[in-house]
Amino acid sequence: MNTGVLADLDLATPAVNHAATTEEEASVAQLLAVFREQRHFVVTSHARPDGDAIGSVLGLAEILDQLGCTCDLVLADAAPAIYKNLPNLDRIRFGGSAAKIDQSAPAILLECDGIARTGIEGLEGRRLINIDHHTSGRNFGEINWIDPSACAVAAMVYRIAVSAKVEITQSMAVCLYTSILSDTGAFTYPNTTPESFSIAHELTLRGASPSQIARDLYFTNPLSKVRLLGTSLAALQISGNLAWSWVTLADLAASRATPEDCEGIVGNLIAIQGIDAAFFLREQPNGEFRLSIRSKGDLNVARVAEAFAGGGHVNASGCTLPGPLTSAIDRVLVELRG
Ligand SMILES: [Mn+2]
Repeated sequence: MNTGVLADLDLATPAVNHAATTEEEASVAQLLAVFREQRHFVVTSHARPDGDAIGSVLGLAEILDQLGCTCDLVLADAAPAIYKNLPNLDRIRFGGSAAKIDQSAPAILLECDGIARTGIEGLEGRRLINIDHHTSGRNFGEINWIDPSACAVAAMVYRIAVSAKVEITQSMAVCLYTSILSDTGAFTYPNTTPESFSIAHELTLRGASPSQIARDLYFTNPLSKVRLLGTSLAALQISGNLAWSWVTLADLAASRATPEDCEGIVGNLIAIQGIDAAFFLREQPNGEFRLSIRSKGDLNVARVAEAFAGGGHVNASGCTLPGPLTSAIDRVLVELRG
């Protein structure tokens, strides 16, 4: 790191390219008040955690550390391998439960529309704090700060850090940068805003390495994942401006692939010229199918996932559907064309 350059910068006051609304100011003030009054928290996010969920949990934990609070970090499912280099990842209890954690500890849920989305037991009856950036967000908590204009929940965590005047450490910078990189599709999705770059700029000044993080996220594919992509592309279907594909349990076995290897396949489908919406189905051991949908422009696929009790963003969403495969595909097509 070139400390000569850093020495000239005022790192004590991170820049914010974001005008807080009155609602946001009120929400952050409420949050900081709870952080002062309660000393122990449970921090969690959704099941099948993505880069934003994991990076934001770790980033928020460091804010709580610096405010003198303690926290238990719990996620229902393991972190995908591409996040294995995230600093302090071992602080998170994966596959954990909150049942044995002191019931007086409030739970902070990042990008969840309710307790069920966490897949964690033992959250019922606690004070609940809800921080979310999904259009499908719901007011289930005592504090509900939902900002669909935030590119990642990590951007909201960053705003909390600035308001709380905590130091943005290198480890926090790496985690939050990873979240933003992953949730903006490497700064390509419509949620990419001046604030995304402003925060990324600040995080880079504080030691997040864009090339190292990009290498971890995008240039570490196991061979099984590439083989599975081939299988899924061989099954590709096109109808008008829609594209779809799937992998079955047998496909996974043939490629010696894991469910994690399905991550990103749908991105190849929506990348096709003339395609406005694409979806990908992965067969699960119980015979249900995990659905990922992507779109370009105004086509709202959060609405489609919500029809099947899922959720997400205008251009990226997901849910679970019962089998068999053909009926799952037909139901998605009906919703997409509806
Ligand atoms: Mn997110």
